[in-house]
Amino acid sequence: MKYAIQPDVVSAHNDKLASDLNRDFEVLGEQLSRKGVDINALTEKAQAFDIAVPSWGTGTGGTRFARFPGVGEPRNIFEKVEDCAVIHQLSGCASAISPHFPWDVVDDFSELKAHSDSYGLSWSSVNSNTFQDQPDQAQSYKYGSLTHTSAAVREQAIAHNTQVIEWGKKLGSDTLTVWVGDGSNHPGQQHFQRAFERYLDSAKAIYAALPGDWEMHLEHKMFEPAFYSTVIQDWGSNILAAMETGERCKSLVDLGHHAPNVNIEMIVSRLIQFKKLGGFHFNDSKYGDDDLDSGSIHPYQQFLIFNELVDAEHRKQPGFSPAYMLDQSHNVTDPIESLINSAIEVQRSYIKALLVDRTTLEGYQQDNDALMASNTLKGAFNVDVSPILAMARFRKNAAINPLATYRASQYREQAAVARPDTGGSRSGIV
Ligand code: LRH
Ligand code: MN
Repeated sequence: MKYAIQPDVVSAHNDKLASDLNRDFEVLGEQLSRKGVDINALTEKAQAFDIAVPSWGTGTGGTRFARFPGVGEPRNIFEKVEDCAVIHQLSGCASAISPHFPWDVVDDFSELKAHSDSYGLSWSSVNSNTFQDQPDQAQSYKYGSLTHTSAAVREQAIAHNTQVIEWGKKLGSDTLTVWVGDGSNHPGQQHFQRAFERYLDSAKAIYAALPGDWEMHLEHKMFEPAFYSTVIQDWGSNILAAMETGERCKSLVDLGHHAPNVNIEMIVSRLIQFKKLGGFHFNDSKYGDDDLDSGSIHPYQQFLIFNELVDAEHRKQPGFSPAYMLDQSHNVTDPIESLINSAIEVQRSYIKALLVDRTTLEGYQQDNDALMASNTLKGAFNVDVSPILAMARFRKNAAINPLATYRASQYREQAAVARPDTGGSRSGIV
């Protein structure tokens, strides 16, 4: 297997940190064992946790106002794979990449697959793109794609999605994610029901092309690029479309696609109950679809979402196998550092949620003891599980302190030399 960072750089760093880690791990282990919790069992759960990285998140993001590129930016999907290899090598929990087409299209997919295989990386959900017009495109998506009033535009969008499935097969993916920006900017511009009917017909046509062992995930979003109405605007439209389209069509929850203060953990509970939770795009936000680092603004909300997920796991909820993925835009940080940090912050929410004493919680819920029920959750959230996450990385030969090891590796500085700024396209958002 190839390593993006020399393994001895990682082990040299770990050697300096291992004894402190062992001591911290022992102390936490003793505390948890008093609560009947086996720290090694939790560490195994942390080692098994994995979250996919968006290929488009490895380049510096921007806004409609500006993008300030960093140095050593990846210029194509091959270099994005190398950056993803760094993220997984140091975090130990990000072994899959989610590509976006046509941004990541290549002439030879077997060459790309061999490249990712050489780093021990796999490919998760493939994302289609009918929210931008490509140079050689016959029909424009200005007024929509899967819901456009013109059958020719809808057929073009459907054909693109079936093409993306073919590319995904070459990479060993088994899921198609469909997000469309279709909607309107003016009251009266679009007939809501007819637009939704067109969406359902198009989604069914794509579903008909889906291999039998694949899932199709629909992603809702409140607004942007449409600013009055969006066809798949919320979880309600999403679950209706998923139910209408087919059993293997499920809903994907991008945390930033909801109005501020929406109770996302309850939406997750509903989707789980009706076996329609396909997966997540984890990020964080304060205002709109800010695509900020996961857990950086609302860590308790992210924990409460995992509380619902662990509860379903605990209850062995039928049809429960959500896909975890990050979907972020890194405008002012090194994307590799933010993605490492975010993967670990999502893993942290999962391990904290595993600490919830569910039997005790259910008792308080039964007795309507609101404060003790809330404290049962808060008690788990307040445990610093950092030694467990670091031990999980150490036991997987990842980095005890990933960011310090990354900076010591000089990977970005070396990339700046190896990837002279050609000013070419960066294939990604802005
Ligand atoms: C839409 C979205 C979607 C992707 C895009 C890059 O805002 O979250 O998941 O296709 O970002
Ligand atoms: Mn998303």
